[in-house]
Amino acid sequence: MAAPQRRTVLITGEGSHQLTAQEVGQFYRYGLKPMIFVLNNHGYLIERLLCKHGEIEYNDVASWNYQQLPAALGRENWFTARSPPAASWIKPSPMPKSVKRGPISKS
Ligand SMILES: Cc1ncc(C[n+]2csc(CCOP(=O)(O)OP(=O)(O)O)c2C)c(N)n1
Repeated sequence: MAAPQRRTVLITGEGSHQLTAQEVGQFYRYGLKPMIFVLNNHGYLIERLLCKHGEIEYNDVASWNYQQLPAALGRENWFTARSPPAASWIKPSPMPKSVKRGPISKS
């Protein structure tokens, strides 16, 4: 909004996008043309890593058709595409040994 001549590039997790997706409607209302990349790892990964029981379903999210959101929010002609699952084209990094899973210590 501060620089409408510049293009916003938004790279977001699907969990975060589900909390803020209505703003896609605001983008087009103000004539902005963002590029939005939704990285979908099927849940709140950061919360899984921080929780003692990260596998609990609280950290799952509903499967949305993210590429249909612009149309649902009013912008019919925006280009959208869905890539193949990342597992088919990138190798996940192993968890660094320094990262311990579980609740954050208050001390
Ligand atoms: C409005 C709001 N609600 C809840 C949270 C708590 N929160 C922090 S990270 C996160 C999950 C993010 O998930 P995602 O964007 O898919 O990223 P990932 O952890 O999978 O990399 C949530 C729900 C928040 N930061 N803001």
